[in-house]
Amino acid sequence: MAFAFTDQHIDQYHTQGYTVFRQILPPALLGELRRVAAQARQIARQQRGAQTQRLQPVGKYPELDQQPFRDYAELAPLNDAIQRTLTARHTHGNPQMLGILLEPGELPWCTQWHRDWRDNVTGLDLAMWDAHFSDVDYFNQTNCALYDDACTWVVPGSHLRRDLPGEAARFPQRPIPGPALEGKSYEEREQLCLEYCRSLPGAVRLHLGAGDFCLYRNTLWHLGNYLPYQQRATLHDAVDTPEFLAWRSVALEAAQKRREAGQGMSNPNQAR
Ligand SMILES: O=C(O)CCC(=O)C(=O)O
Ligand SMILES: [Fe+2]
Repeated sequence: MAFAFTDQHIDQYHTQGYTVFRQILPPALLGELRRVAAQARQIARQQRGAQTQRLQPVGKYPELDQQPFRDYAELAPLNDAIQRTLTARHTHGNPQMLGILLEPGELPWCTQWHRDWRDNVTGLDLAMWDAHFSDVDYFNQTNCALYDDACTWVVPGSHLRRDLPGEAARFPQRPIPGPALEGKSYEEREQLCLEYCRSLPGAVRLHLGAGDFCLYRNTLWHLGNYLPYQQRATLHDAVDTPEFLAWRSVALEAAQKRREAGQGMSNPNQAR
């Protein structure tokens, strides 16, 4: 059935921190995007090895046919749904940001549990992150699955609040550690990752079908859990406003300076 936008999407975005526009990609565009995603996987693995997580941004690779990405960026029902959930000022599909998330070629692995920026940008001044934590103009991210995708886990509603006591108890240290996978077999890694995903209270797995588009707040607790036997090509992007774009360049530059000055994370042990 063709995708239809409802008020539920707005409600889910605000209350859960994410919403899914089911089957919003038309089949012809899905086919074109799969074709370029296969090329992207080859390039990514040639450049960064079989375990690489992504190719990003797609605009950096002129050898990739950019037309499907332009068609994706301009897809009218998708822009309409994004703008009805957020505002008419929000845009997506900038080729200098848009990436593709890929399955690993050899071994299972997962990212750490994290809130983006707080936990995965070393040296960020966390006051900058805190200031816009609940602001819809900032921290919007998207995953659009070209194949069935059950990699992303989230703690629904965690975008509304700082860490709960159980979350702080689960991860008292900064930086947050991932599971210990060194020297483990394929199956051990798979089991350890799954256990790790389930270990944060309230964690649920997000299931996207081919052509489903998830809009989420990256201030949510979330992670990616990856298996070589589950093919993945998921478009990964920010939803931008001029303010968020400007914030990112200031934040990244400031973080770089702090790292160079050896200041590292601004609150290495304090959970927020
Ligand atoms: O793979 C995913 O869906 C999530 C990836 C992620 O959260 C990240 O790389 O920051
Ligand atoms: Fe993330």
